[in-house]
Amino acid sequence: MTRQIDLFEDLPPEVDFSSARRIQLDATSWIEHVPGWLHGSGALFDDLLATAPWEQRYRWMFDKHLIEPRLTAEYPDLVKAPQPLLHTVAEALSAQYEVDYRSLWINQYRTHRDSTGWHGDLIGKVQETSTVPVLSLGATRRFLIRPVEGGRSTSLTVVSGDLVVMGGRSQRDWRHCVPKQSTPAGPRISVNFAPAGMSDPAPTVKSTID
Ligand SMILES: O=C(O)CCC(=O)C(=O)O
Repeated sequence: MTRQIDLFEDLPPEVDFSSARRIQLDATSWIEHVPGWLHGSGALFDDLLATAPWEQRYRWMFDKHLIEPRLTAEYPDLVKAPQPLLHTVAEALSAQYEVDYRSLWINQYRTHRDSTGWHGDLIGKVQETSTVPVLSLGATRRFLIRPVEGGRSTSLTVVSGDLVVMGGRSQRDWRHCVPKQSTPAGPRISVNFAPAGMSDPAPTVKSTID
């Protein structure tokens, strides 16, 4: 249940939930889009692009060793992330969604050819319900979510500073992705917040590399 923000609450000035639009995906799953959630996202983007501990990761899929079509950096202990703004926004998210966000992983989509395939996050394997916030920085991309059994997807166009939050049973009953696209795009970074021990740089439920 989302806590109502009232005027007397002490939210940091950098974030603004007032534009939040929640889409009920089904009876037990939802996704929320908060356009323009973070003010000053450009400076955080530049900082992360230059300083995050980026890695190229690989995975075995069937019998093939595949290069992930993106770079990843991880702060399993959020306290160690050098950007004070990340600590501030994690606290704001914890206050809003009543989840103690203590770790994060970050994706870098270098161009429009980078992507994340359909998957559910690790937390969906551990918890029936979860609330997973994802902050977008840099280039505008599409974020899709569809039922686990396939079917029509819901598409969000996410711009730098936007927040997308997946809630309820959405990590169990739904799959999400950031597809490749033909329209050229520069780098985008997504910052994914998780409770302690749930940092999930690798989609583990199902992964498709397009
Ligand atoms: O980049 C995004 O917006 C989503 C990232 C994601 O789904 C993931 O890393 O598990």
